[in-house]
Amino acid sequence: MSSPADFIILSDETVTMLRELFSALDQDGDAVLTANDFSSPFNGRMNDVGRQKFIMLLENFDQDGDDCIEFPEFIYGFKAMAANTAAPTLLGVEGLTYGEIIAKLQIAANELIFEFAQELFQAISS
Ligand SMILES: [Ca+2]
Ligand SMILES: [Ca+2]
Repeated sequence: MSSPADFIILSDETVTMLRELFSALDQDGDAVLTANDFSSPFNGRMNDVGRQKFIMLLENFDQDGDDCIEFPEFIYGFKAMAANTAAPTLLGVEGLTYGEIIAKLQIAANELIFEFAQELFQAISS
């Protein structure tokens, strides 16, 4: 079964950027985003802001509902966001081959994912 998100191919640059963002969010370095990463290292508790941020992440990325976000879920969530975003009118594609149009769309989808990642980073770090 494929979903629209599966048609989006991430560039190496995009994967590297998402890997860095994931690592930045993974405060305890166990390669999974969990409540721990949003809790105080002193008492292990989440404050309201930390909890809100963590819930926002779970809503966007936790596909299987186990309250943990692994890197493949993180990647998939960004692909799904791009796949579900309405594209602007495709002007200027007359005369291009299907291959060229698909390549252009992949670049545009990757650019969109960079924007989403930036928005997420700002929302989490503010
Ligand atoms: Ca972690
Ligand atoms: Ca999960």
